[in-house]
Formats: sequence, C-alpha cells, structure tokens
Amino acid sequence: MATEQTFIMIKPDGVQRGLIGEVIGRFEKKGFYLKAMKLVNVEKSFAEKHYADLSSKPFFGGLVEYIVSGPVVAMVWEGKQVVATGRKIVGATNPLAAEPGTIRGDFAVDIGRNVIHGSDSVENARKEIALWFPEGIAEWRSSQHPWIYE
Ligand code: DAT
Ligand code: MG
Repeated sequence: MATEQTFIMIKPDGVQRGLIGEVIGRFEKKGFYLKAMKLVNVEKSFAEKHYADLSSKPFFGGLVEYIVSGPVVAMVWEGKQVVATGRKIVGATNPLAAEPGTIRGDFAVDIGRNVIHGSDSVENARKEIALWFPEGIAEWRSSQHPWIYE
C-alpha cells in the first residue's frame, strides 16, 4: 500500500485534558510523519462542514457544539497505510467498545467526548486535509526514514 496522508484532530476534550502530547507521541513513535499542525478554534459553520455527512443524525447539533466548545489540534500525518492504521490507533467510535491500547480505549468513556477524530478513508482524508489546511502542508522527510521503512 502506497504512502498516504490522514487528517487527525484532537477534539476540545483532548486539548483540555492535556492529551496533545500523548496523541502526537503515539503517531510519532509508530513511524508516521507529522506534515501539518495547528491549534484552532473553529466556527460553527466550519464544524458543520467537517461533519456534513452526519447532518441528518440526531446527535449532529450536540456534536457541533462540542467541536466548537474549545480549541482543537488539527494535524496531517503521513505514512504507509496511515489512514486505516490511524483509525486503529484512534479506536472504535464508542470508547467503551474501543480496545485498551487505542486512544479512545485508554482515555475516554462517552461517545460524545471521544477525544480524537481520524479520517475513515483515503478519499475523505483528502477532502478533510483540503478543508482544514487550504494553505497547504509541509514538505519534509525524516532522516530516520530508511530505519522505519524498507
Ligand atoms: P468516528 O469519529 O469514529 O469516525 P463517526 O464518523 O460515525 O465516528 O461520527 C463522528 C462523531 O460523531 C463521533 O466521533 C462521535 C459522534 N457520534 C457518532 N455516533 C454517535 C452517536 N450514536 N451518538 C452520539 N454521538 C455520536
Ligand atoms: Mg468519522
């Protein structure tokens, strides 16, 4: 599987609870590369755009309120199969169903306070990165690359 990029967002509860370093460390230590990052407060209309596919769900209003309730950390991570593997690192949507060892499994209880977002497909990752980083992302390669990838 080719090198991919995924969009990862630490939600307001993750920021407030001091989990930024923990989340970054897990992706970094795995062998993925951080290609963009910013801490931002998003507007309601922006959060609605990010979650547009869920606009008909009964929890949509609460989800948007939660995302705008404090700053979030938006990131782009790159690496081999990073979309699917990123979802495994994040864990199941409902934290009580998420395996221990995953971020949601280790750090969350309620579905509406599940700490982190990760793109669910390469195509959605592309859309989310374009939405969150219209300014573009960094071009760099780790000097450790040959020690992580064959
Ligand atoms: P995921 O974030 O695992 O990709 P999703 O895209 O289906 O899950 O939903 C986006 C977010 O919406 C999810 O992280 C938490 C919230 N959510 C999903 N299902 C929910 C539900 N049944 N009740 C309340 N919030 C929910
Ligand atoms: Mg999703």
